[in-house]
This record gives sequence, C-alpha cells and structure tokens, in this order.
Amino acid sequence: MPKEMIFFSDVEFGSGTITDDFVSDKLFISVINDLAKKKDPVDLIFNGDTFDFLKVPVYVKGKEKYPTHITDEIALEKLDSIYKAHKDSFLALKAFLNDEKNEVYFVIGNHDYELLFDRVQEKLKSYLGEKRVHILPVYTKDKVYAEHGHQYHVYNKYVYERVFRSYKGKKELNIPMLFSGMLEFVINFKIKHPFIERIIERQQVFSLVKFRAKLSLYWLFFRFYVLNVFNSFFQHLIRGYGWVFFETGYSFLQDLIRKDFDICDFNIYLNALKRLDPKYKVVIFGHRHDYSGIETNDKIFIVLNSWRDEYGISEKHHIIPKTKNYARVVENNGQYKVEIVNFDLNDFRINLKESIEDELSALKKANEIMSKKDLKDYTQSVVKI
Ligand SMILES: [Mn+2]
Repeated sequence: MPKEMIFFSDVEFGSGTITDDFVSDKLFISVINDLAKKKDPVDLIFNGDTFDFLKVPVYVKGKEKYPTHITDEIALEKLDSIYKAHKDSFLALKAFLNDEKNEVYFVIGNHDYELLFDRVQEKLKSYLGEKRVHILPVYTKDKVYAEHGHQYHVYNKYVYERVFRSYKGKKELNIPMLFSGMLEFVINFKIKHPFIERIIERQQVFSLVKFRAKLSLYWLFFRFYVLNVFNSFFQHLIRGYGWVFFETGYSFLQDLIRKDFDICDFNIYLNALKRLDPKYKVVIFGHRHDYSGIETNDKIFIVLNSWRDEYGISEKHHIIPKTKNYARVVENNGQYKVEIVNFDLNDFRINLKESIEDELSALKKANEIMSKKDLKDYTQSVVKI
C-alpha cells in the first residue's frame, strides 16, 4: 500500500493572547478532516514550531510572565493554555488518530523545546488519545528526511546531549545560549507590535512606523545584540559550556562583520544539505516561513511556509495573507512523488497605513476575518515538484 507523508510546518498554536498568531483553526480542522478520510496510511508530520511555547505567557499573581528558567511545571501550564485556546484543532487531530493506520509526528522546533520534557510529551499524548503520537528532533523514513531547521543557527540551536540543566535545585530547559535574549527580544517586540510583526516586508514596515517606534525598536535591538549577548556569554561560562561559548561567539562575530542578522539564512540550509547522508532524496525543512521547492544535489529540497498568520504587502499597499501550504510525499515501490498543496485567500484586504497606526484594531480585524474562513473560502492549488 502506498504510504503518504503529509508535512506541515510552523503552525505556532498559541494561547489565545495577543501574541497568538495562529487563528486559522477552521481551515486547519477542515484540512485535517480531509486527510482523515484518506484510504492509504498517512504519516502526519508537524515539522517544528507546532506549539508557540515561546510566546505563551504563564501567570504569576495574575500577571503575564515569560520566564527564562523553564521547568516542566511551567511548560505544562503553557501546554494547558494552548490546549484550551485551540481545543477543536486538538480534537481534529485526535479524530485523525482514531484510524489505526494513521500516525502523528511532532518534530521539535525552537518555539517548542518544551516538548523535550517527559511530562509535556505525556500530556500532549493524552490530549490526542495516547496512541501513535511521536515526538522527535528529526523525522526520517527510508529516503525522506525532515527537520525544523533551527539547529543550523547558534541563536536557536540546542545541545542534544544536554537539553536540561539544573538551577536552584530544579531541572529546567537548557535553553540555547542566546535564547534568553531571544525570549526577551521577541516577546518585547511582539507585545509592542503584535500586528506588524506578522508582516514579512520588514523594511517597508519599518520605513512607515513613527520616529518614536523606530527608537524603541533600536533600543530593543541594542538590548538583544549587546546586553543579552554579554549576559548569555557570562551565564554559559559560569555553567561550564566553554565550547558553546566559542562556537556562539564566533558565529556572533561573523554576523557582526557581515552585518547579516538573518537567523535562518537559506544558504545555511544549502550547506547543511551537502553534509546530509546522501541516501536521503526528499528533504523538508521549515523555520524560515518562506516557501522554496528546488532540486539540488540529487535531492528534492523543500522549505515550507508557516500556518501561523503572516502577511505580505500588495502593490496597492494592502495587507494580504501569505499562502499556507503543506507537502505531500507519496512513496510507491521506492519512487517518490512530491506535491505542494497551497491555500490562498483572495478577498482579504486591510489597509497598511491604518494598521500601522492602530495595530490593536488591525489585529482584531484580521483575527476575526481569518478565524471565520473555512476551506471553501480558499483557493487550493497543487504544485508538483
Ligand atoms: Mn522556527
């Protein structure tokens, strides 16, 4: 029987706060329900950042906090909030798994390191009916290889051999060296600019924001790249990760010299591909949220778009939703057929300038529209690779 593999990436289920960028539950559920109807066995692979733990707050005395010391208790609280906010999507996955020929894989990304905790894995499995749920750093099957992609950049990379550390007698995630800065940087930016952060034409947006907003952005960048970097270096030195220190330091200096702060540069992926076992013929990454499908080095190489909401800017200065997609790989007698299934929304228009002036209204409006759209509202197209 041919085996189907379906790959999604960067769904980023949040907890329904203003930092939650996944609002397309309706579309997601319809797509999962369709996949559940297939006659052949299906491996459904979520290729990292399925859960946006990074932007999910925990509550301390009623206040939203984003702690950098992440214990399994904190991780469980976050997972619970995510489940409550996206229960119907979880139930769709559970229904998909009711069929014994189906399996679900969660590849670990840089927004969901929390999946490394045993108790978090158990809890997630319990939400989905216990059976045929797999949580892994990398998915491989015969000639197919999938990983999230964050491991190729030190800001996000975690050390497989030491994913936990001890702090004040408690086991916590050994977050990547610069990740505490990352946490603070991303979160502060996201809370201040919950809507424009979703717009991918960053420079165009930056040129339109007010002077005060520009200053506050520079301040954030400064804090991330200078203060947090030094703090992180120091923290890791006293914890004895000397080699991580040098690797990160070297990479950071390279970034500074090249003035290139693209944390998931495409060329890094192409280099990684060269080092990959030549037996793999279909390779799938995510993390960049920017689709590409090419044939290179005797491999089909795919980078998927995100399922969290993101927007581009049209020629008429309207905000338009980015394509959501998944990859479908079918193996039949050693041959692989690869297709990309795209979902496009055409009747969504939000004015760019207005939304920069009033982000909260724009966010509310966009969320309202997107959360109501069902599969029938999207143009579906299939691209063979
Ligand atoms: Mn990522």
